[in-house]
Amino acid sequence: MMTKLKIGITCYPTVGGSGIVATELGKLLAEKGHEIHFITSSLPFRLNRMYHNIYYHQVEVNQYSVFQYSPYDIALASKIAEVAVRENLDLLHVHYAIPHAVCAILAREMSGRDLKIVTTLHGTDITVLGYDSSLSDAIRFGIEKSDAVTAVSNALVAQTYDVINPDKKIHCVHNFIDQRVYQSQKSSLREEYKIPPGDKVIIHVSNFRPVKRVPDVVRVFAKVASRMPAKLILVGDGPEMKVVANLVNRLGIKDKVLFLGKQENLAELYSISDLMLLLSEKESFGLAALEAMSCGVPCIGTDIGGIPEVITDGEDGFICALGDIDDMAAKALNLLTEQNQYDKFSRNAVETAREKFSAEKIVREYEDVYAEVLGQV
Ligand code: GMT
Repeated sequence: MMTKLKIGITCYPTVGGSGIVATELGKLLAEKGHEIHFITSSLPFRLNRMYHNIYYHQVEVNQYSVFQYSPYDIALASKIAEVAVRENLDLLHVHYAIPHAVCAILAREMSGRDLKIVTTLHGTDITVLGYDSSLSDAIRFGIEKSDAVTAVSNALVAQTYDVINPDKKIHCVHNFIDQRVYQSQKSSLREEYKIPPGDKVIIHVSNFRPVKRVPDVVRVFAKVASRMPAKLILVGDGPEMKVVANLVNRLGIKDKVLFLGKQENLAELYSISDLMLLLSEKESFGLAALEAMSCGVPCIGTDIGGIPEVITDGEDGFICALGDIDDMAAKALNLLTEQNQYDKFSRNAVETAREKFSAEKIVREYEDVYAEVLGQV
């Protein structure tokens, strides 16, 4: 049984997967009796109920007419230092090497305490910012001066060594799923969206950044829909939305595509879906795929980053080469027409989520990392 800790968590509270993982982890650690202090710029969006042992400390960033940029990083470091001293924190768990690990290191200096820092890498800080020579030294510094560093997939661990080459051990701690929330459930949404009973439902969930390759999703769907009755549910919003909407019009499939924008109750949406497409060109993990799988929805993903660590090709979904629309469509058609194989994949997907990515297992792995940096092992 681990000693109860006082943990400060810093993340981008409203940014996709990393914000979700940081918030869900905080909630689960609180359920295990740890005291959690979120130190963030706004209330984490999945923090949707009261916990007596979760606190939220808002970072205030003021605008000054003399400065071109508002000093968010400095304000964050000051707030972390203030909270660490006042609340007597044992450790900080920060998500993203920059700015958050670097801010935590500054906060440790400011606090004058031996505050332990655990940094989790989620991808963009390595796969995008890591190639920016104005930032790579700061990323390496953030990693090397942290007490422990984790990355959300083995692929991201390898890429971090490739791109940043830090002199530091990086542990792979995969993302996780709370199967109490992400499970297949009864829903009347199919009828409410007027989806005919015989139609297969394909879903895609993302922030519609170019790396998500949503146009590929639409092209694969168009091929499938030309062979069987089907609907495409697109969840999320972002810079590619216009391109995607134009493509849907051009392909003449507007009546088969539902644009739902940003949504919260994803488990219910997955429950009315038959197949998930995640066809990204960069994806260090692919949390949306895991969420779908946990609800029994097999996924087709690309052979990119951490996706093949989440989807097991030929067992609970398919892995295809990036941009190979024909192969993706063929695999989708195959899966959606072979009922026995579909049922097996669906059962395997739930099993994979439970066996490899259960919240219980992964939260314990994080606790082991905490125990190690605090010298409790
Ligand atoms: O994918 C995004 O655009 C958002 C980004 C984030 O920082 O939240 O997601 C990253 O972290 C997620 C949680 O660990 C991973 O599931 C995503 O694969 C990863 N995104 C990329 O690597 C592009």
